[in-house]
Amino acid sequence: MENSRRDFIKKSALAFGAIAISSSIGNVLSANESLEKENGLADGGKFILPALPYAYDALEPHIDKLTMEIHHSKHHKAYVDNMNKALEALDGKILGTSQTVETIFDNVAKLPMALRNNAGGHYNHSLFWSLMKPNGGGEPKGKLADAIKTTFGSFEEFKKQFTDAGMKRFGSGWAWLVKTKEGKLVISSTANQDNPLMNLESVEVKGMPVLALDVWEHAYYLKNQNKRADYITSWWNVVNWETAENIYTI
Ligand code: MN3
Repeated sequence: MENSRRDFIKKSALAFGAIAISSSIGNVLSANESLEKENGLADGGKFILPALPYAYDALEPHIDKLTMEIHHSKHHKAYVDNMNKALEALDGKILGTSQTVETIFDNVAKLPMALRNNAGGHYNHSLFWSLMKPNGGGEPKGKLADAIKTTFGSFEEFKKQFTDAGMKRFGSGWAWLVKTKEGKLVISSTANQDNPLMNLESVEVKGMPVLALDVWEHAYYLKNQNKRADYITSWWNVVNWETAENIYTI
């Protein structure tokens, strides 16, 4: 597997850990990595639903409690459960005992669609929760802020282009700010639960996701109905720029 992608995923796991040591969200990927190191996942290792690093109502009034509760405890949980089922059904084929997120994403083109969708859903949501917080929003500081200004001209221009990527994604999917292996920042979007770490031709921009926005209707329908633009406007108020900075600089 390409070294840079492996590094990206490891760094991402570290970034989760760095910002949420007291909650299990930081342990999703790293726990499985250490399991792999010790004895692989062949002996009963399962992926787990991470706890949110804040209460379901903590992002009110921008993102409502019921949406957060259903999104985390139903949608994300279903991705985890179905990922585990898909791995069980695969029965060691292709992946052997190396059943980590990184090996799944690396081999994803050869794997069943159920595994691609649900492993993507699990990773994407784990990252998404860590990229939000109460009293978030505003503008990033530090190296990420500098890189955004250098790349896009201004934070406002970046915000406009990222919002556009979320708005223009037809149907369900994600908008991303990606750090490529050359260290460049690029805005992109993917369909369904694909992400920039997946080794797929259809993923146009590959690299480390620094910022992630879920634009599936289940992320906003209860509060905003069909108005994706209102949801994205609200979401900017809860962005956890510290996590984004951690991922960018690690
Ligand atoms: Mn979602």
